[in-house]
Amino acid sequence: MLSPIIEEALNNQIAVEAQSSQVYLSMASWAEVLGFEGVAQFMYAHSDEERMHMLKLVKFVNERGGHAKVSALEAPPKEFGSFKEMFQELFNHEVKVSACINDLIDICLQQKDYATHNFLQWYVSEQIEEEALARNILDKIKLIGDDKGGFYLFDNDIKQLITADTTQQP
Ligand code: OFO
Repeated sequence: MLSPIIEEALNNQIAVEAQSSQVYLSMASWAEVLGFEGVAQFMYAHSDEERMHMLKLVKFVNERGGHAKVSALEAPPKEFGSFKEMFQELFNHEVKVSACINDLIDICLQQKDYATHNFLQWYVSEQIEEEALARNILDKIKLIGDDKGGFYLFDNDIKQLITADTTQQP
């Protein structure tokens, strides 16, 4: 059984994951309109992954006797300046999400909720991977600089980075 404090904290995280999915969906749409098919596919897949993170939390909260809430979301930006700025934003966003997961883990320890603590370890590992991936992409973009040809190749290469777990069910 979840304590009201843990239930509320998990519901806040559900909103964070849903908001992440919205932000990446907007990035996908922007890249698609600009004709960058690879970047768009990557962002659509990333948006789906965040929805999967959200659903995993929803199911956990309900299974543990709580009530997972669906809350209103903020409209994300529609444009992102440049791809460098967009991937920087993605990286910053993931760092913020990692901080939210860490706060959640602190609350679990304070509340002695070891089951939820255990469940959240999956998110800890996921955040390590997501931050590393975002940093890796950002490094590549910095190397490309203003080289249009380099960016064309990058748009093609990024398709390889679309992870298989977007197709997994929570
Ligand atoms: Fe990329 O954040 Fe979810 O967990």
